[in-house]
Amino acid sequence: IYGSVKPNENDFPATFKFGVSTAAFQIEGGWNEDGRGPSIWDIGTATHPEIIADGTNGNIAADSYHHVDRDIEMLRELGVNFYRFSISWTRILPNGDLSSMNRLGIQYYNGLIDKLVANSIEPMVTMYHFDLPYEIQKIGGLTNPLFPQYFESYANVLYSYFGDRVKWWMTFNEPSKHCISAYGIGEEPPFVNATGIGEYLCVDNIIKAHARAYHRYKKDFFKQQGGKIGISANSRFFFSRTKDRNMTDRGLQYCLGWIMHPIYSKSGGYPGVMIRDIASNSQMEGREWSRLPNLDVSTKAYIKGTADFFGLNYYTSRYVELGAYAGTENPSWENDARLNCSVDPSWKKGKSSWSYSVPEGLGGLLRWIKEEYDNVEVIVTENGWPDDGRLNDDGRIESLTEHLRQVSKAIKEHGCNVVGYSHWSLMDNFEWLAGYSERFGLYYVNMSSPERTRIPKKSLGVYKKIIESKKLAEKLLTF
Ligand code: PNW
Repeated sequence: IYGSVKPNENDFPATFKFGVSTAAFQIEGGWNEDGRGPSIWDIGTATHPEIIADGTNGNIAADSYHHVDRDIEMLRELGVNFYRFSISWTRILPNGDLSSMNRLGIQYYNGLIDKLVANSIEPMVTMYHFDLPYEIQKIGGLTNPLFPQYFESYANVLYSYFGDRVKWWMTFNEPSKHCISAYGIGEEPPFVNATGIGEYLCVDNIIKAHARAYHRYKKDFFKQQGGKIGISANSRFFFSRTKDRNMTDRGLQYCLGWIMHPIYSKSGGYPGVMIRDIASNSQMEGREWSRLPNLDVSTKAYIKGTADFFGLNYYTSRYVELGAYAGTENPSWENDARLNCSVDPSWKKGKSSWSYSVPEGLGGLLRWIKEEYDNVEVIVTENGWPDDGRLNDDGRIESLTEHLRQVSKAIKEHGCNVVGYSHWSLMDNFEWLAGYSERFGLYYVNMSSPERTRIPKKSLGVYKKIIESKKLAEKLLTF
């Protein structure tokens, strides 16, 4: 369906960076090897295999722990400028803190980073992608007020060992998704069902941990290492059938602003709409304080401005209208947000229940971020398309091309400061609750072969061409 590449002007600036993303727990395997400690996902999948759609786990996954050379070969084949991967906290600190330090874990990432650098592929590191050390969960995990200290200590180890070569750091991946499913609804490890309270405490600690890691870097490492620190948040875009910009804004503040307003806005702190709603709901529930933690003046100031770039993960969008107040019985982020969401029948449906292809939503988000956060430097740190793992992945090709067309438009027509795009994912991997039943890779991974053989999908060639040419193929009419 996609025709030849246009001969005219490039679609992306010469400095624009293309990459691919993965996460440690989803690809590495080697779960108990060489001194790695357990994370909440190891324990969660071992104790509750029934929550994973196909009953699988991440014990071996794509076995990247043993196939670094093959992964590098794939990155070279694709020709990416950077590789966004995450570090498994418990491979470095098996107990979560400095009481344990695992040389072999450091050696593994040193090997990976060295090989990336040797091949002129910039390492872009996520410090935390859902895999909390189980030892920290035992003391309350992300809701323990000491969590930010634990995280700072871990970040300090990463800067010390890897910061000479790593210049792009993301502290956290998708705090809102993680906190809602892990400490709100409790459908994912560590299964804490505390809706309306747990998710807010979790995010509160994450932004404080992020700020600590940022300040530590500026104080002790920046001068020598000169890297950049950011955080990646996920959001849908929200369309309004009645063109009610307040509803678009409400949706985006509850999703993106919850995490990003305290860090990137001029005023700092949580979005006003959340502070007001949650305080008033909490009062109606008879509580003495708001379920949304209060950030005092000095904490707000400590968190504000603690980022050098803005990481955005985008997958899908919704139409939205104001939902009914659900009453005082079941407080939750969802009932506070009152986002009554729906989809458009014309949107293509992907393999995941939530996935509808809405490339224009990415354009909308990028323009909103530009206005809301003073044209901050943005990297699209994830964007991808789920299917059944077929090699002829036309759905992925269309999704990739149309989302990139939106990125190009945002830059060229709207002056958005987008400097990079990273596709999720380099290869098929452990898709959390969906196990291996939903695939996002540019490479197919045979999860039943002992070698976890990787085979390029059709989309790989398409992305490779885009990276090489910085041009998008024109869409051909399919009549
Ligand atoms: C991301 N949504 O989560 C995660 O960062 C990855 O680990 C995961 O494998 C990937 O997407 C695919 O699910 C999502 O708004 C966050 O619909 C938000 C959405 C979807 C996925």
